[in-house]
Amino acid sequence: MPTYKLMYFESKGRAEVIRLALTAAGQEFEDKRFTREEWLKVKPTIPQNQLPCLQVDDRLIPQSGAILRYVGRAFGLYGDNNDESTRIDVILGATDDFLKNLINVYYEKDETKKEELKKDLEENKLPQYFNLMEEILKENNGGDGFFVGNKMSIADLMIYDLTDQVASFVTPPPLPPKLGTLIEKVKNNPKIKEYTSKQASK
Ligand SMILES: N[C@@H](CCC(=O)N[C@@H](CS)C(=O)NCC(=O)O)C(=O)O
Repeated sequence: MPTYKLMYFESKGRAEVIRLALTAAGQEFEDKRFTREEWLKVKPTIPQNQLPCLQVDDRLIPQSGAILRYVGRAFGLYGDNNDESTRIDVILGATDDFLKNLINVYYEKDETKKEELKKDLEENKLPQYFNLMEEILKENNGGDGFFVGNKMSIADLMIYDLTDQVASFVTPPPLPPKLGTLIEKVKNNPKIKEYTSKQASK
């Protein structure tokens, strides 16, 4: 069995969904969180000089999307066939599009512009994204299961993580019903629950 070490900073950011995927898979991993000082020392040794980076035995894998899919494929969280994996890719792609809005708000320096972007996110972009996800969810099992097939995948984990992280930036609108139930289901997954309660008590 290979050993896994996930390297990132002391935050959720781009690493959390990968931590959740390894956790849901029941795979032990070293959750290495660099301080800025440590990071500057190791940065030249990390591919593409960015984090997150997953070390599998001696191999270093950069790029959060590639790492998430790698973990998904390794542990059966990335669909059971090409159609299911593609459906997951569509959800991850739409989520990446949405995340660009969030990043714009985060990095906006002009306070007035920042407030405008935030308002647009809360009132338009976020409800649009949630409604899109609700529609996609309903295509599988009438929305009463998961995004793909009949088990949890990296798509469910990604939406769960997004709804969690977005709440620290803005006041999110209520979740559409099926999506709300899905998020609760992921949250109550015993492995996820154990992980999040451990993180909260740190
Ligand atoms: N496309 C890359 C972006 C990675 C990225 O922007 N990483 C940032 C943190 S979120 C980073 O390593 N910043 C520190 C630095 O560049 O020194 C991914 O998804 O992994």
